[in-house]
Amino acid sequence: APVGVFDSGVGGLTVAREIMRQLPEENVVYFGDTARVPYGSKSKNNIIRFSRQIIRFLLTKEVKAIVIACNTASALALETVQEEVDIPVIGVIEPGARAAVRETKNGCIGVAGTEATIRSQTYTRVIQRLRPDARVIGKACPLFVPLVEEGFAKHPITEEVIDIYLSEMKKTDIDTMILGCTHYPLLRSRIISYFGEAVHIVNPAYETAMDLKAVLEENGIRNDSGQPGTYRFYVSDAAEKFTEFAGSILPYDVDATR
Ligand code: DGN
Repeated sequence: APVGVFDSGVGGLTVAREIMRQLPEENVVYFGDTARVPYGSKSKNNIIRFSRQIIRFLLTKEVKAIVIACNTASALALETVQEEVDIPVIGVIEPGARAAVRETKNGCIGVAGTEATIRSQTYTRVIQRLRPDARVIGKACPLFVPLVEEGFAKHPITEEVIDIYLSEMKKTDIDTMILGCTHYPLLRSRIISYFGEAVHIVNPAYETAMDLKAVLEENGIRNDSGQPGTYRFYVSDAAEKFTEFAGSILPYDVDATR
């Protein structure tokens, strides 16, 4: 049975990519809600409703576990939907928060994400559950998403936007920073050079794939057939644009079904 991965759109491919790298034998069914992206500016009720619909769809593909690749959906819907299905459902926040708590020395952690993710304070809550004295400084960076999707990751304008959003965080004591949105790992090298070596950058996509591996093993459902996994991609709109973007992140051609 495949692993289901879903996101508000294309960004979750950064998580799918890590799963494919770390668990190459797993089959993956990916759903990108390209018709309703962005989730970052929507209400909790709607994000829960969208997540439920997508989970219902993934269950028709007989998935054995679900990864919510979207930080916004993980922040606002994970707890609710986790109780509604009887297969493992994991999000990206816990793994990212855990890695940050592991890495930080002074307990001061930065989080960049969508408006909804930052407003929900979910990263802060999870981090402080693991380390009660941690200080968490969140910053919504909504323009990063369209910049990445427009292919501007390496454009000089992105440097300027990084500075506008993150200059204040740079002045704080943070020694660790979480890329709390699916698209931000694609700006990773820019953000690393912006903060310099003193700040450790956490990529929740990477950590989530590690977590998935552990969850599959614990549940005795890891695929160890020795065969390379197969991948299917579904979107709610604009399959062509999805395919094009996917081609820029994944090392092979993708065929998306609407
Ligand atoms: N996938 C969303 C997230 O990780 O929060 C980013 C895109 C969006 O819906 N705004």
